[in-house]
Amino acid sequence: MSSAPSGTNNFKVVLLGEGCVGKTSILLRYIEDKFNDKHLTTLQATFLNKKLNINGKRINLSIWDTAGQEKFHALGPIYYRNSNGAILVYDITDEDSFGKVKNWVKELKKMLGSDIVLVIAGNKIDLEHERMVPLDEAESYAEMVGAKHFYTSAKLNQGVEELFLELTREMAERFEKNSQTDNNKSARVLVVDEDTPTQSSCCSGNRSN
Ligand code: G3D
Ligand code: MG
Repeated sequence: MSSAPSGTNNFKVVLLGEGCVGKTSILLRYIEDKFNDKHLTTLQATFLNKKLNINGKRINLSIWDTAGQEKFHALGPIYYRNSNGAILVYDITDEDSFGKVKNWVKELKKMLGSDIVLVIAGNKIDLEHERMVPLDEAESYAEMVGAKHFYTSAKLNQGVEELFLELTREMAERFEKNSQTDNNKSARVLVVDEDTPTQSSCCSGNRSN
């Protein structure tokens, strides 16, 4: 038997994007494999959980969806703070919604730096014939800002699983890296502590002259 996994990692993920791009639909497709389910589309904000296993590591995703506040431009830092990942959704038939993704990228990078993993989802690819956001523009923008780009259709169940899987992989990888750096940092702190002479330091002396 392989060794037991060492605990579960919890990651917070937020869905962001203009109203009606399909955020709730993507989430419900992922969690319940449903589309346009009446009781589900009226779901109010908070989060849904999804457990998955990556390389033997147990991971719990808390995926936050809005209650439609984005329609009133009322989504603030309180919604996305402490997020490990963000899914920035636009509708490929709606150019403005892609502009909104760019605004979110700017805001998240400003507020959270590189602590957050970003993925961009061009949703509604079942409406390819109505596409308004050029493929190469979206993809090169994503590359420029260091985000993976996915095409999804919550309606036809395309790309949704892959999107969450890749995001989770990247969050897990970043988490591992960060905890290694943290270990190195605390090791360094320890050495410094041991080497530091017990009392005297330049600050404890009298510097009144
Ligand atoms: P939001 O949570 O971003 O506001 P919703 O978006 O998930 O509520 O979806 C908004 C509308 O887009 C819904 O239509 C939904 O059915 C539709 N939609 C979501 N994803 C897709 C998709 O992949 N393809 C297509 N063709 N439509 C999609 P209604 O008519 O219920 O407003
Ligand atoms: Mg919604």
